[in-house]
Amino acid sequence: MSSASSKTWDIFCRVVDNFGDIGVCWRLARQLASEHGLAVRLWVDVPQALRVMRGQEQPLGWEPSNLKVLRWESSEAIASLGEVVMEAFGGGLPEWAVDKLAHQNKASLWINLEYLSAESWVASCHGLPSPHPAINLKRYFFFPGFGAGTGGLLREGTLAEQRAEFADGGGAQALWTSLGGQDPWREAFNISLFSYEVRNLSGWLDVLAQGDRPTRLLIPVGRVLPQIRDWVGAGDLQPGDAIQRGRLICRVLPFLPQPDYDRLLWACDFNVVRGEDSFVRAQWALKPFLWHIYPQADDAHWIKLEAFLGRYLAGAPEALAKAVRALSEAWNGRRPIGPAWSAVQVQLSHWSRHAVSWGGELAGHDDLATSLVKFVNKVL
Ligand code: TRH
Repeated sequence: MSSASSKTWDIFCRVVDNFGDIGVCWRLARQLASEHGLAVRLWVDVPQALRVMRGQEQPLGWEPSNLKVLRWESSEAIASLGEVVMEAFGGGLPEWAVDKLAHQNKASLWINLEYLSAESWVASCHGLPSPHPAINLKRYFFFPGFGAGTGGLLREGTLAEQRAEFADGGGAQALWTSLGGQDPWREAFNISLFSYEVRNLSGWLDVLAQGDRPTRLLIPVGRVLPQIRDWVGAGDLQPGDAIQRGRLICRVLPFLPQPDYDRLLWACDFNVVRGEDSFVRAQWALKPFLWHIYPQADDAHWIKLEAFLGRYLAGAPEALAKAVRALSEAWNGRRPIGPAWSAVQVQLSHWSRHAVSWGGELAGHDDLATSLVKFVNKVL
């Protein structure tokens, strides 16, 4: 942790949909408080969205005393906003906060934290000023990203250490036990599944069920579960349920606290993730993964997916790159998943090695919280 500071940062998060906005803000707020010694106030319009994600007090989920979660509407009177005011993902600031910024004596720095994208324009827009039309204060765009010239990715200082301890200390076995519901298989290929609704999912499930190795699919409750239910032909599926079809067991998990979800990603052989935060966590898990990108009405997500694949696969052997690209496009709806999944199997050991080297490459850059603190120190 850097030395304690009396600086206060106010982070404003509107929960647009799903869990990504609050997931990112919560992780960032925790890290700024615990690793950078800042007093952090996280203002949220739907605080219930945080309830499950917070979990128990555990190393990765540790909640420092200098972090407060407050309601967006603020019944709470605060004298002034902090040195830094952060607007997350273009969600705006509540009126009372804009009003305070306009009238308080102390100048605050306003940061617009943007969504993650691997597109090359990000580096040219990162850190640009964004003057406010009415208030005289410093306002800047801040872009997370994958490489030099961007704000980097969220990554806790102890993440690598925790992940190694988990692997060395039999963490996976302990996790399976804590999640309960033993099944007859000791050895299986474990896949976690956190996805939006998937076109052609049943074709993939058929391939897994008919496969030559046992596969365990671990599914935290969420949007994809009704498709699983329809495929297994169950009336209803609840956390704890495990249904076997052929060589596939579908095990339903509760929506896990964020630190436990990380452990699930570490424990699995393959992860399907989505949106923004789980997408980043899968990369820190150093395992092969598939990204279900958040679909956008104007199809802009295809450009974003392509930009990411371009970076991710740049250093990969050609056959691996081709197979991963085909599978990623299939998962996102362009073609049937089953054949692309079968084709990637011979590449799995290469993919596992690639996932480790990609994670190492990413870890060579400053993490998002550190980049933010450096940026603020430079600008203030
Ligand atoms: O939920 P997401 O799809 O979130 C978003 C939002 O929709 C957002 O509006 C959109 O713009 C963005 O995607 C691109 O996926 P994401 O980002 O992975 O967020 C999920 C969060 O939930 C993440 O912090 C991990 C956490 N999580 C748990 O804590 N426990 C769980 O069991 C699971 C499955 C996830």
